[in-house]
Amino acid sequence: MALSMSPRRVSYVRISVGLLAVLASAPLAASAAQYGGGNGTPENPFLISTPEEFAMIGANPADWNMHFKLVADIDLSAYDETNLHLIGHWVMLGSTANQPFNGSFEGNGKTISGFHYKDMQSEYVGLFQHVTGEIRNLKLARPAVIGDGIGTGSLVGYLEKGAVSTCSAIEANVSGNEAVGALVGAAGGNVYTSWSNGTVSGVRYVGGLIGQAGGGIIARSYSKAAVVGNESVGGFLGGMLKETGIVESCYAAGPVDGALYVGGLVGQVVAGSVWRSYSVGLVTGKQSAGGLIGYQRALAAVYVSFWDMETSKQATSIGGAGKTTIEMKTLDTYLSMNWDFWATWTMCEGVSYPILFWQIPVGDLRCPDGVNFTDFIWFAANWRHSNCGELNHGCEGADLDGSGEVDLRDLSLFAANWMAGVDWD
Ligand SMILES: [Ca+2]
Ligand SMILES: [Ca+2]
Repeated sequence: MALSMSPRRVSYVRISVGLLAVLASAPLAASAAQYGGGNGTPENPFLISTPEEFAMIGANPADWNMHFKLVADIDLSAYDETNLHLIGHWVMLGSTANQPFNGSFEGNGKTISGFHYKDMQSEYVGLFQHVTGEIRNLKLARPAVIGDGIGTGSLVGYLEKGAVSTCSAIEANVSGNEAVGALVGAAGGNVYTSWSNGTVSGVRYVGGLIGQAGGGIIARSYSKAAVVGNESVGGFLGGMLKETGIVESCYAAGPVDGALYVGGLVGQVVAGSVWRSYSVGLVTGKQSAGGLIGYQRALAAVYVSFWDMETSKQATSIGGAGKTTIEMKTLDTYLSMNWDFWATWTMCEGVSYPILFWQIPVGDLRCPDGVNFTDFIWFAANWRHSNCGELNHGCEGADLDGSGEVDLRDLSLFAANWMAGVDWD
């Protein structure tokens, strides 16, 4: 296991016999599983519309290089560790029984609720145990996962490589030992435009979104989870271990509590770099606690990043620049350091901290603070305008579908998002 520095290796062998039996009983060639349609190619993915169809993925390792698309919200509460096989398989480093999920899972914006799972013996626990492929556009609602080995997360235990993008763990409750995160336990691959809230607890490398990161890119993501751990505990990420690792344009807003190396954003940056990120959560720690970063070593660097000295109750951080709450809600704090407020960030100046551009609902033309009457006034002022383009910012944003004019199609988009709000909690 590339990321691990842990001595806890002894327990992995115990479970391997049962899991090998699972693998041996699985089909070896073409899929025998009955999904809801498709043939598993990227163009024609297997369609998943029920919990039973979803459970077939884990039960059919021969399909783990295939492509899947979720076409309905599903509820997994009838399943747990006694009747659900995690997708992808990991026994221990070097084991020939290791078999990652190397295909793709397109969540299609749908939600999987009710995933709950307890495994106190395996290394890596998550809905997907071991991944080298891609998981996209998937929401997990109220996942509850308990592990005790290395790598516990609701969506992925071990993202060896590949990517997780536009995924969320909402009201997650994840606890584990080492490398524990609300969404991903240990990430060697990339994680983009993803978020979490809920609670995360563990011993070492415990983070609000990801427990432990390797050499991948973690970008445009955030966590509001409350995080509790012992060593290397961060509101967003517990620890980053490799020099090529990057955290870019991320933030954390949840409270963080630990003993050693405790940071509002990252607990410990062993190696790698953090760029244009911030944190505002309360940080409590006994030793090497910092507003943004708990501890950073020689191969680590932190650039143009900030923390709120008031809400964190931390006056210092080994990386980043401390700001007052008012400064943290001032656009110029970020513009003066070349943060991108065209495509990456946006903010309701004086009212709130920056948020990521992708968090804004369609039709939130002003502030951003949700789609309300202020936005309607701007929309109405541009009603029936044409020649919408770059020069007038798409008729002040009212040309919601980018067609060049503000018409009924835009109004229906606006109406569909009426009162859609940014989640400030
Ligand atoms: Ca608004
Ligand atoms: Ca239009």
